[in-house]
Amino acid sequence: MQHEPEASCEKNWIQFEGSCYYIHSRKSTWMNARSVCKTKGSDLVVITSEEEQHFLMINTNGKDQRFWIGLHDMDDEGTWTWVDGTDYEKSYKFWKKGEPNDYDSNEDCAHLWRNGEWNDVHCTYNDCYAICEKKLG
Ligand SMILES: [Ca+2]
Ligand SMILES: [Ca+2]
Ligand SMILES: [Ca+2]
Repeated sequence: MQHEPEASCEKNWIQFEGSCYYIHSRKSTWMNARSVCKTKGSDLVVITSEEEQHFLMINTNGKDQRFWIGLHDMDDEGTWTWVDGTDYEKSYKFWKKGEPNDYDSNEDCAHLWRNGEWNDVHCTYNDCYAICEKKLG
């Protein structure tokens, strides 16, 4: 049976190209942020292009906060992994200069800084909002 692709995003989700995005309104750890996305049938955002990065920067701009993204190296230090299996080595990157630095050997989860650049921080850092992404269709 043919499944009809969804044409647009649900309420409170923002559409960009082939995906819907949701910015959660409560801060949490990386794991909890990911759980929030999962309960909504999505996962933490995977950024694969400059366009997507700019879209996120526009939508988080002015909030003066930090946002979790679906990128971590918790399984193998220095081996960054996107939650959807996107090839990190070949994919788009937007790390802040000098990051990821694995500061105090314990920074394994990535987030967007206030200006949108990426940084690695403790996964248990309880002070970032989740950005969830769900593909349309
Ligand atoms: Ca994406
Ligand atoms: Ca690390
Ligand atoms: Ca860092």
